[in-house]
Amino acid sequence: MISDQNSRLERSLDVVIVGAGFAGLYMLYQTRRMGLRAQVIEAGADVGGTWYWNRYPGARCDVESLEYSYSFSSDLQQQWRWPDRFSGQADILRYLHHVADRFDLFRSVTLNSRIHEAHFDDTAREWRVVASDGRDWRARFCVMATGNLSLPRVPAFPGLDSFEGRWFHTGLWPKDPIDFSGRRVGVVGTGSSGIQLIPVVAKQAKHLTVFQRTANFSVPAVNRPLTDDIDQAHKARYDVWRDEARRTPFGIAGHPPPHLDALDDSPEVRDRKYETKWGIGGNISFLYTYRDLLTNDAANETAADFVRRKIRSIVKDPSIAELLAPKDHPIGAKRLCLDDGYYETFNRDNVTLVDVRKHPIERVSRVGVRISGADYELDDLIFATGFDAMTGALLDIDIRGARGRSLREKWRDGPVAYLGLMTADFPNLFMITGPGSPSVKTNMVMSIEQHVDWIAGCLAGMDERGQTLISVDPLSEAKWVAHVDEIAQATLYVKADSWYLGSNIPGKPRVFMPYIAGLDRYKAICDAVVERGYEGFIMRR
Ligand code: NA7
Repeated sequence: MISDQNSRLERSLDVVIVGAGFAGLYMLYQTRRMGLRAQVIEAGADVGGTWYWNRYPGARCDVESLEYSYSFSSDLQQQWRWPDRFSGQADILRYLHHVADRFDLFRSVTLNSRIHEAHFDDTAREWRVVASDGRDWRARFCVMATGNLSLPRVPAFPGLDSFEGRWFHTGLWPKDPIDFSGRRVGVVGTGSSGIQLIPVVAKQAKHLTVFQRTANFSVPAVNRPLTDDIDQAHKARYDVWRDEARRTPFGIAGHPPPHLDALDDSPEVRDRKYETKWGIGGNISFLYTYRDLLTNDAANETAADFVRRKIRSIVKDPSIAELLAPKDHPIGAKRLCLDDGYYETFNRDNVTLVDVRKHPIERVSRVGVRISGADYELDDLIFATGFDAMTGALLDIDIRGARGRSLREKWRDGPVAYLGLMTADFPNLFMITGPGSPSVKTNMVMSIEQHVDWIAGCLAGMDERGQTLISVDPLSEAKWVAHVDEIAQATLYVKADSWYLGSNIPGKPRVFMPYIAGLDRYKAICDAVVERGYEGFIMRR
């Protein structure tokens, strides 16, 4: 009886945090520092979030590691040594482990517990979150640190159950290494994950068949080991770099904003500039060649055309090159992928590209993938088919706010949130990098730190003023949602069927979810909201 009471007490918290990735771990660090009782509940068997689940061959971050890392601790950023310019999944996971160890976070993380219900109790004025195994926690505040790309999606192909080979999803990759030697492997999906995985698996497999529905733009990562010189030079001025990063739209330093429009230059000069960027590597760098690449069709076409010509020069078979050359969306309007030998992979004898736009996959059969009545025989089938992005992980939980209002109902026509931080009628519920915030259009770690710091400041201020309840004014929320949309509509982003718009999920409302005016502008807005006494929020004792 006593122990039961004790465990109930332990589970009665100031803050319950759902998710132990970059966001959840830093939220825990901050709340702990403030003397709050906080607990992180994590579905996985370890911390790491995205970097725990996405362990597919070739998984790598497309933001440089010296940037894609926490800035909150000077000692941490000085002492940690990244191996590569763009580090791989295993190294990022090792880093998050180190952080959790170094700041003694593990003792407040409950693993192997997937939250499936979060209900606000109007009388007790607290959140009750319940895991699928029935365990529950109560807290004054609930913070969803559930990630933007964390609900993997396998297309509903009939017959998958009958497949006699092994099948995988990139976002749910097994912990033990998978050996593809001597096997006939199929990959469905040529987004960022597919483009990273395909060159690696092609080197191992007996044969690789790539099922492509939409060709995607990719530029070279130009990844390389991080030399001591670069590491030390960066660390000597780390604070300056971080300050600069905070003043950029992407939260990434070292890319001076372009001052010219694409058509200001002659075709020859333009090509020279694109060629330089192609050689440097990286997607921000490439898209920052001109200032109007994502707002002007003609400008965009110059960059798209450059990449298509590159593809034609790399891929030897002209018909395969044509299939790989994207023509149906502006470059950068979907996430511009980074690769290490992606297009070159299609010159290999053991790789076949199949156009499933022209001849869609009918079903998965016992022996492989069936198209136009014929089977592509496979031993292994890999789905690199993406995620129910930005809202998927939140709506996967039955979230109910004041008076039992359901988030799934509220967001039926698309996500509605104020600053991507809170949503009206769901008091004391915060989202880290929620829809309507810059999130996936920035260096995620920097956006996460900005959100966590904002939330921590908000909680500290409420405590000082003796306030216990924070909610959102629906009018401010509606204005913010309209503003997010207005910004997106003025760009080319809305011209591509992307997961930013939810178009990859059948039936998902078409709403542009990230706020793309830039992290610098967004942070200034969030700070101004605080200065004006939490404008748009309602706080009560
Ligand atoms: P993405 O970018 O959503 O890519 C998914 C890919 O899977 C894309 O090529 C899709 O083609 C393809 N797909 C999805 N469903 C099907 C079906 N039914 N048939 C054929 N092909 C299909 O996911 P990723 O995991 O690559 O990347 C997500 C983000 O993670 C990435 O942007 C980085 O930020 C990290 P489509 O384009 O829909 O025709």
